[in-house]
Amino acid sequence: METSKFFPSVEIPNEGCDEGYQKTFKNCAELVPTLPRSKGWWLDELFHYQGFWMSSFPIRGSMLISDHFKPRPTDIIVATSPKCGTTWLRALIFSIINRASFDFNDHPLRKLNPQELVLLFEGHIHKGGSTSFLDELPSPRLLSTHIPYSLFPKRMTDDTSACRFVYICRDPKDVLVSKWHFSNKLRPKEVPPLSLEEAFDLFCKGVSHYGPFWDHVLGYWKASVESPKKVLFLTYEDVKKEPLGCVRKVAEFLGVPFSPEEENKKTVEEIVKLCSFESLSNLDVNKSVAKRSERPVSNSDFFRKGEVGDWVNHLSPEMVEKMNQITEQKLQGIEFNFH
Ligand code: PAP
Repeated sequence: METSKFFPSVEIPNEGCDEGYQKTFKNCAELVPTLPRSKGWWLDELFHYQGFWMSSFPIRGSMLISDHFKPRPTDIIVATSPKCGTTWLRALIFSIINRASFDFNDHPLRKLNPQELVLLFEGHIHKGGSTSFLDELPSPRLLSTHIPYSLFPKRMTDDTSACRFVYICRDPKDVLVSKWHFSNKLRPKEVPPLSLEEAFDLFCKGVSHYGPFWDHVLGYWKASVESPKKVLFLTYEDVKKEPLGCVRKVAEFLGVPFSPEEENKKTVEEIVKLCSFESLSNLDVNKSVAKRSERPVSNSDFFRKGEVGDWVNHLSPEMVEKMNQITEQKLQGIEFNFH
């Protein structure tokens, strides 16, 4: 199987892995070449796995989670379709649950990018070749994911398990624009940039990482309606409009509401301020353009404009009409909008 030189292949060495992991790696390496495939957005390929387009790396991550992950009732999973605001939500939730441990002037977010502080679940489950890396994390474990809800094992999504998900979604027109910019940063210099038209077609066909976007949203939306204590559903637009209210809502959902003393001390305001686009994007750590070997992007790539409605500067009226039609048709009957 052809593999990208920028992303790890599914065929990683088994050395040092426990037996269970080796079995999953083998199953994954056998399965992936049999799946329908499509050209990806950079040099990767996307495979159609359980109704979603994913590259081989998260497919393997998802299989490892299904086969081996041991959830704890205190686990918090920050879930998003890519480019919906996970960097922001990771920062907010990390600050909410650790608010008693850190001074806002000397906060871990001032030294580490949110993507380093809150690790991508499917990207780290393979670390060390067994679950020991995740088993050793202290509770509450805060992990981030792009994996669709339906791909998680029942022991995580069953109502009886107290493991909780906080999901954030965003206007797909802004997601497309954000993803298009990001993809062109990932594409090596020698490869021509992906045109917006090409990106638009792929996105509308559902061929985007963890896509179709709308199916991803629907999975978490339905779960949030059926199990409101298990899944909290937010939109990027709402968090922009009412950041204080959203932070209070998340804290309540996670069972750590703000006390009257904290309200007096303006802790909610401090969190919102620290995690704002202006604040995070201006920190030295997030201005860094250095790429790390295991991630072909730099910290600064996660901060572009951070606005609602930047699509007006990129999409033609025909594109807007088509995208709105798809969204209306696919998300009809659900009670949220992107304004
Ligand atoms: P990921 O899917 O690669 O993890 P994610 O953080 O979900 O990325 O999305 C990046 C988007 O969130 C960028 O949007 P834009 O391209 O439209 O600008 C980025 O600018 C935006 N973003 C990052 N941090 C913040 C923040 N603190 N507040 C608001 N938006 C943010």
